[in-house]
Amino acid sequence: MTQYLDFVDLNYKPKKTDVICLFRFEPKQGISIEEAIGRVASESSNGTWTELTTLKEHIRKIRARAFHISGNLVKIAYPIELFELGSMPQIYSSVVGNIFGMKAVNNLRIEDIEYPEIMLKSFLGPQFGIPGVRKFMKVPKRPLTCTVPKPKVGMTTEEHAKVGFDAWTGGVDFLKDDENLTDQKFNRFEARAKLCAKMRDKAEKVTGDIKDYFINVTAETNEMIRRAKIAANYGFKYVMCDIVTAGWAGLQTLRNHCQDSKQAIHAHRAMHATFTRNPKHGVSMQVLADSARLVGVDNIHIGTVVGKLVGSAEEVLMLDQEMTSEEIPERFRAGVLQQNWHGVKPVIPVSSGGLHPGIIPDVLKLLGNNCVLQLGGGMHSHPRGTKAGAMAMRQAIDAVMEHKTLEEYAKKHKELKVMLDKFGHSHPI
Ligand code: CAP
Ligand code: MG
Repeated sequence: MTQYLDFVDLNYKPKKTDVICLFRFEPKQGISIEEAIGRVASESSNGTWTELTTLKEHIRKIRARAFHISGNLVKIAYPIELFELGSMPQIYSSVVGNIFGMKAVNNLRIEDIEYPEIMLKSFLGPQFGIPGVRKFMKVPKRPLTCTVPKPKVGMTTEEHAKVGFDAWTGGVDFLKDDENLTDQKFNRFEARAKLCAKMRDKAEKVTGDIKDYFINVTAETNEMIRRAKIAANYGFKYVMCDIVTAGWAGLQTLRNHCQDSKQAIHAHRAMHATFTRNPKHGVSMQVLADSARLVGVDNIHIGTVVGKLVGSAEEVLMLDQEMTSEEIPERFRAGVLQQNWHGVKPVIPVSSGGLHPGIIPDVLKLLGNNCVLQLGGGMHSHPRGTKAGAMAMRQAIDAVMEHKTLEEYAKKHKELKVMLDKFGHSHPI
C-alpha cells in the first residue's frame, strides 16, 4: 500500500491557488496514521488502491498532499487543476466523496475548506447579502424578523395568507414557508403567491413598511425556476430553497436565474443534521455554510443555541463569523481554517427553531443585530393570536435595542407580558 504514502508530504508548501481541506480522522486498527491520511488524500484527488501503469508524471504532479498532521487533524492541499472552477457539485464529489466510505478509517469528518481567490472568483456569491437586504428592506439597524405559519403544512391558502397578514401587520418583515411546504393540494404554490401578494400589499399600506416572503420554490430544477418567476411576477424579492435536498446543482441553477431576475435567496438547511451532527464523521455545518456563501445565498440558518435544535454556542458563533466576516483567522484545534473572502458578500445568519420572545435577548446577545430571527411556534401560540404574537416579538427586540429587561418593557406592552407569563425565559428542548 506504499503508493498511498506518495500523497503524504510534510515538507510540502501549499501554493496560493491550492484548495486546503481540514479533516478529523480515526484510522482503522492496524492502519498507520500516515497510511490513513495518505488514503484520504489519494482517494479524494487522483489515487486508487493499487499502483497504476497508466500513471504519468503530469498526472502525479497534481496529486493532493497531506502536509500538516496534528493529533487526529490533518490538512490536505489540492492543486487547483483537480477542480472544475465554478462547480460546487464537482468540488463535493472530490473532497466530500468516496473517502467517507473507506474501510481504512473508522471515522472521517471534513471540518473546513479554505478556498483560494481563483476559486472564489469562479462563483457568483451573494447578490445582496447583509448590506443589500437591509437596503431593499429599509431596515438599517435592528434584527430582521420572520415567521413560518404553523402548523407547518395542512393550512389552506386562505388560512396561510391570513396568518401572513396578521404577522406582517404585527410588525414582522418576512413571511416564510416551512421547509416541507411546496405545492401540495391544500395550498398550491401559485395560488399562495397570488393571495399572499394581495395580503402583502394590504399590510404595506397599513404599516408603511416593506414586507416580503421567503416563498419555498424547492422542486425539480426547471420547476424551481418556473416558481421563482411566479414569485417575481407577484413582486416578491425573495425565494427560499432547501439547499441540501435541492442539491448544489439545483441551487447554482437557481442562483444563476436570480442574478438576472434580481431575486434574493433564503437558504433552509433541512436534512443537514444527517451529516453535520456527528462530531467524528461527516461534514461540518461550517463546510456547508461556506459553500452556500460561495454559491451565493443571501440568508442561511445557523442555529440558536437556546432553542429546540442542536448546535453549540461555539458552533453557532463560528458560523456567524464565517457568514458575516471578510477575513477568518485560523483556529486549528477548533477545526477552523483561515479564509480571506476577497469581497464575497456577507450572508445574513438566520436564527430559528423553538424561539419565543423570552429568549430573544439570549440570541441577540450571541449574534448581535445582523441576523434574521424566525419565530413559528413562538408566535402562533400567543393566546391572543398571531398579530399579538408578532407584536410580542417586536417588543422583545425593542426592549433589547433600548437596553431594557423584558420584564420592565412588558409593564407597558401587554402582548409581551402574556408571552413571558406563558414561556418565561425557558429554553425548549
Ligand atoms: C422552526 C422551523 C425551522 C427550523 C429549522 C421548524 O419552527 O420552521 O424549520 O428552525 O432548523 O420547522 O422547526 P419553530 P434550523 O419556530 O416553530 O420552532 O434553523 O436549525 O436549520
Ligand atoms: Mg421549518
